[in-house]
Formats: sequence, structure tokens, C-alpha cells
Amino acid sequence: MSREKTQAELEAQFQAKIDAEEKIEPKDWMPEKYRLNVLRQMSQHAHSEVIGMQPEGNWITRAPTLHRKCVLLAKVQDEGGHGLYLYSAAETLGTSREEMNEALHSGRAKYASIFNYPAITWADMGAIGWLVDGAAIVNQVSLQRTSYGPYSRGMVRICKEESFHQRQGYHIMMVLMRGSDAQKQMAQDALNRFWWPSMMMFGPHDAESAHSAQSMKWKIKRQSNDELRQKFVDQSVAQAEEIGLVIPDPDLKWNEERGHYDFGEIDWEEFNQVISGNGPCNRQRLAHHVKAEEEGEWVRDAMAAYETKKRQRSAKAAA
Ligand code: FAQ
Repeated sequence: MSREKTQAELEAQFQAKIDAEEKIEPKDWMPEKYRLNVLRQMSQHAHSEVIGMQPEGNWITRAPTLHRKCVLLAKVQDEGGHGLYLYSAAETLGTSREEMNEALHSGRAKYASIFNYPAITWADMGAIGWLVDGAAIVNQVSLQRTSYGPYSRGMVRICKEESFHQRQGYHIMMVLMRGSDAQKQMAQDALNRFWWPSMMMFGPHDAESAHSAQSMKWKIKRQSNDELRQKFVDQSVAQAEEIGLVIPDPDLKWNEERGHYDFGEIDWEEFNQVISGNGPCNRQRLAHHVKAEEEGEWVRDAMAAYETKKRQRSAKAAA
């Protein structure tokens, strides 16, 4: 005789599926806390992609050559596309784009702290591509194996594009480092300002991370914040040295025993301030997003009206 499964049985079955490396798909049963946690991370990720268009978007009209302008334009458009994949994937968990935007505007949903720093010179475009996209790839390569199917598949595509972004940024830095003293100084200054905020992108230390333990058990996250941060440091040091840049960390030192670089401590007070809305550009970034949302309302209304009309026409034709 069949009987309803208990919550405990359903959860055990769910965990077994995750342990067997099977993906969780939108219509599968999932614990409510799993749904909310993936949704929280995906919405945070999607908002980061879209808010992240602002610091670089600001430089499209001031790129130093036509070629650099085309590349930057394509990169910024890609970030908008990543936001769209992620919002769509998040919608499979029972939310809407409007709800996610509302949570962003009211401060309930976060986006990556890094985008609250200003981009004040052309070299910042190099530092953002090299370091910010570099950090994003380290994290996203790992997320290609996340347990939620739509998120995982979105990541595969996003990673391909991010690797182009990272190279274009590194190329900007490389060319500046082959230039005049002023250009070299500009590149070093951008690295000095973006290094520590890039390190913060990986979130708090594992021991302080509110969501990590559960997210790792459910394989939403496949590697911890500290593991990924270490990977980023190890890859970035060689890249900096190759072009003559110096990472602004006096404690950075190769540790033979660990086979990794040791590095200094992040300013966690600064991190906490930025994620609480008090970074250098938080208000400006959100205000810009709200304004764009308001100014685009007529386009969304027109699209919705067009869709309604189309449906009415085909219903009439079918009748
Ligand atoms: N910024 O318990 P944990 C990109 C929050 S994409 C702001 O460790 P979790 C491409 C966290 O949300 C960059 N908030 O959290 C691009 C939580 O708060 P909540 C975005 C942060 O989720 C390049 C609280 O602190 N990538 O850059 C940050 O397990 C150039 C406790 O933290 C992703 O979002 C932070 N840095 O681990 C675009 C990747 N760190 O939600 C344009 C997906 C932590 O409870 C231009 N996300 N918080 O209110 C993740 O992998 C994870 O969410 C982590 C944080 C690793 C970011």
C-alpha cells in the first residue's frame, strides 16, 4: 500500500540525489530552505552582473581607441546578458524579475561589494577585467558544478565569456606596463585600489560565513570562500610579476610547505561597511538602477501590450 513520504524521507532522498551528483531541476521536490538559499545566491549574482555594468559603462565614451571601445562595449553587453540568464534561471524557483528588483531597491537583496568602488582612470578598466573578472571566474568555474541545474548550465556559458573579459583586462594592464612612466604608474595605482576589494569578492572567512556549511552540504557551493580566495591569489601573483606590477600586500609570501602564497588580512570593517550600503558608490549605483528601471517602464509596457494583442489575434484566428 502506498503512503505519503514524510518530510524526513523526502529530505533524505533529496540529499542522496545531491550526493550522487545528480542535478536538482525546477520541478523536483526540494526543501524550502534549499530553494530560498539558491534563490538568494542567484539573485545576488544576477544583480552583481547588472550593477557591475555601471563602473565600466562609464568608460565606454572615453576608451582611448576605437578598438578598445568596441571591446569594452561588447564586454559590458555580455554582463547584461549574464544578468538575464541568471534572472531567468532564478525565476524557475518561483520568483519574478520584478520581485528581485524590488528586493534590490529596498536593500533586502545584495550585490557584489566590488561594484561600490569608483572607476576613476582608464587603468581601472584593466584592473576590473583582470582582477574582478578574474575573481569572478575562479568562483564561477567552481559554480559550473553547482547542484541546481539551471544555475549550473548558466555558469558554463557565462564562464566562456568571462575568460575573454579577463584577458581583455589583463591586456590593458600589459599595454600600460609597456608604456610611459605615467602609464605604468596609472596601472600600479589601479592595482593598489582594486586588489583588496577584489579579495573581498569571495566573502567572509569560512568560519564566519553564515551560509557556507549548508551550501556546501547541498553542493550549491562546491568550494569554500577561503579556498577560492587562495586560488585567486596564487594565480594573480604570477600574472602581476610577469608584467612588472607589485601586489600591494607586504605580507604576501610564498609558503613552500603549503604550496601556496600566504597573504595579509582583509580590512573586514571596510567589507562590512560596503555590504551594509556605506561604500563609496552604493547610493549612486542603486539610484542609477532605479532611474533606469523607471525610464524603461514604457518599453516594458509596450512589450506587454504587444504580447497581449498577439495572443488575442491568435485566439481569434483559432476560434
Ligand atoms: N559582496 O555566508 P556568506 C562578476 C554577503 S559576478 C556582497 O559567505 P554566501 C562579473 C552574502 O550575500 C560577481 N555581499 O554568503 C562581473 C551574505 O549576505 P546575505 C558576483 C557579500 O552566499 C565582472 C553574507 O555576506 N558573483 O563580478 C559578499 O555563502 C565585472 C554572508 O556571506 C557572485 O555573486 C560580497 N563580496 O557566499 C560583472 C557569485 N560576500 O545574502 C561586471 C555567486 C558575501 O545573507 C563587471 N555568489 N556577501 O544577506 C557566491 O558564490 C556567494 O554568494 C559568495 C558569498 C561567495 C559571494
